Amino acid sequence: MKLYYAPKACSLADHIALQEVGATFDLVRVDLATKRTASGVDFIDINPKGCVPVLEFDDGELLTENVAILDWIAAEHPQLGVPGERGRTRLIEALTFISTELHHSFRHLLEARSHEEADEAKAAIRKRFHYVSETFKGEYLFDNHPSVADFYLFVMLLWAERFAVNVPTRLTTFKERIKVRPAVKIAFAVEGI
Ligand SMILES: N[C@@H](CCC(=O)N[C@@H](CS)C(=O)NCC(=O)O)C(=O)O
Repeated sequence: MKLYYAPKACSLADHIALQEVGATFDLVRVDLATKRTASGVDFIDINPKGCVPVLEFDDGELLTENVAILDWIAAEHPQLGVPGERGRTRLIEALTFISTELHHSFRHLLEARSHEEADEAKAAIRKRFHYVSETFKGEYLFDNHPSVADFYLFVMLLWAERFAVNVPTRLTTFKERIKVRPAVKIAFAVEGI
């Protein structure tokens, strides 16, 4: 199995999840500006969407989209999923919110053409982080065990730190809690973060 990633990108969530479960996988670094892999392969030939993450299975099949990849990892490794009758549905609910509402809002911030637009984008991001912080069921999103959604949220919080977006204290505490996990330390070291 191979994970195509870019340092500090949203693919970090998948990277951490795979490290957490002790999966056997190779990492392929992608330069998102040139759309080339570290060995010079045209990344567009691998993923015409031009985005990481991409998971390549040993039979060559490719899986794209963070929500799908994280859901697949949780299905394979239930310790990173959400238990209960509607656990998987709740997990997809959280992953979708993080992807379409939080992750997407950062794009508005990156593409802002004025201070006003940047401030508006930051306010929209803060609102969404506030909502997420109210939904915590324990130390993590669902209980006292992290799920793949917690790792995706963690990456969004690293971005918030990078772009000076204030977040509720509960989320800062959560971020620091995740940061010290051995899997996170390995992923950071490998990605050079
Ligand atoms: N819809 C994709 C979007 C992933 C995405 O935005 N990836 C970013 C890195 S965080 C990327 O590769 N951007 C490069 C580009 O859009 O050219 C998903 O959810 O997996």
